[in-house]
Amino acid sequence: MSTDQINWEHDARGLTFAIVVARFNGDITEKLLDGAKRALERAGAESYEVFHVPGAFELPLAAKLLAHTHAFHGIIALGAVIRGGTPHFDYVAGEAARGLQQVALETGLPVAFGVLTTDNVEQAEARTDKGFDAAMTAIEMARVARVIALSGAKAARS
Ligand code: INI
Repeated sequence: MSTDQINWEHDARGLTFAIVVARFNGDITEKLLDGAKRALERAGAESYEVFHVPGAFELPLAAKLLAHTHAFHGIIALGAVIRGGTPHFDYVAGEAARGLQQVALETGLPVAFGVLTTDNVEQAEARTDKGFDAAMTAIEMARVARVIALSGAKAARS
């Protein structure tokens, strides 16, 4: 996604977001965070709050706790899981993806998956613009959720 392009579906005015970011591989995840903040600010988000967790494995629980506050229109989850020749990679990456999707489906709150899963640090470094993209996805899905809610309310009245 171009970092210069803001289309109507990425207008974040009136919307509030939570960003939850893993400290593990922090050199990478702080760049993801910078990108996500830049996207939200450029799109005119009303506000956003940042929450740090130890690693990508902890992202789903933090997202669930945030969803239950009902304070946000969307959540952006950021992490970097780098293979490094250990089976731990598959567990951490798999559970982060599964858990974040579960939170979105169970709570109905958009949760953007901004977790890099790469073989090495170089590949992760090359993909740090995914933080920007994840924030854009969260904005678009927050808008979709709002449109669906309004359509449902209108249909119920008619
Ligand atoms: N956490 C990450 O965010 N990225 C990784 O690459 C990673 N690796 O490779 O182990 C990682 N592990 C920590 C994990 O997320 C948990 O914090 C830990 O298992 C404690 O629950």
